[in-house]
Amino acid sequence: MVLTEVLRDCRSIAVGGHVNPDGDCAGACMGMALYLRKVMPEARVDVFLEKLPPEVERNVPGTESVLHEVPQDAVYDAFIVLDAVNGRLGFSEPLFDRARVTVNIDHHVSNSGCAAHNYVDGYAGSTCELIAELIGKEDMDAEIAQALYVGIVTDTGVFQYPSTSEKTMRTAGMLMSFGFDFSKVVREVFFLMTPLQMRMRGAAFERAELLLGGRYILCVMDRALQEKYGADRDSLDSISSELLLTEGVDCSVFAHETEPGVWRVSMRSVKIVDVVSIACLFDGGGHTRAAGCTVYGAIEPALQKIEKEVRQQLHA
Ligand SMILES: [Mn+2]
Repeated sequence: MVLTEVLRDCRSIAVGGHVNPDGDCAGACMGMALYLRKVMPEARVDVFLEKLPPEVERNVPGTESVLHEVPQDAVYDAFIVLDAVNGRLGFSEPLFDRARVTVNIDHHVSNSGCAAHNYVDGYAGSTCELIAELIGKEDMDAEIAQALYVGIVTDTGVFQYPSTSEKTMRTAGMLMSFGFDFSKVVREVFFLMTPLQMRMRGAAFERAELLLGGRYILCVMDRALQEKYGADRDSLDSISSELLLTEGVDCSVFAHETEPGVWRVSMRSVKIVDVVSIACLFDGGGHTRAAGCTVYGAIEPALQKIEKEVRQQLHA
């Protein structure tokens, strides 16, 4: 796909990603916007995203220009959906519906392309990797490169998940050659924790249960427990991935109650369990090794169903 061709006659371009934006979503949207503002200076390019995690907001260049609401009756010539499908756009959804030209770039296996112009590759480690490829070295600069690097680092777990490919490394190397502070990006985006995150991690580790002979680890955190510690959304972010660092474990599930009777269930696996197939049983989505879903009402029956699935897959 040649973006400047697809967007040729567009004077106004909106860029948006999924609700609860992460590093890949934000890096992709800002990388795209910075690129388009450079190569199509006559066009108006706006990014629409929900509030970003602070470490992402700090490390993705240009996030001060992100818009958190849609002006009433606004119409853009084009809408570019990144790291998502329409339906997961949240407040910017109406802009997608009204746009004459639609583009979708994504790496979620569950996405079959939701726009008139699609570049979807379920094997790619991140949406940012796909965008870096589309932009190419010619039109790259240090700011775009840093934005895209944030996404690659986020979605590959700093080049550790199996979705990391030879092409990922070559693309990341090309981005690094533009000279931004990649050590700072990795430390701040991926590793650094707030004191509250540190405490929530401790609480989660203490409550976690090893099941199925130590191959499945589960942690459940209801509202009351979160309130006791003063938890917020950001403080519970990567717990499911960290539970997976327990020796012998292949699959982790972290369920936390976001509001009374609404549970966010986050699942990870090392090698055997296909967590997206389980998340899909609850209308969720994601990837083979990292997926999530939302459960309404009582969590126990859902957890029993999940454990049964995990057991079957471990023994298959
Ligand atoms: Mn992504």
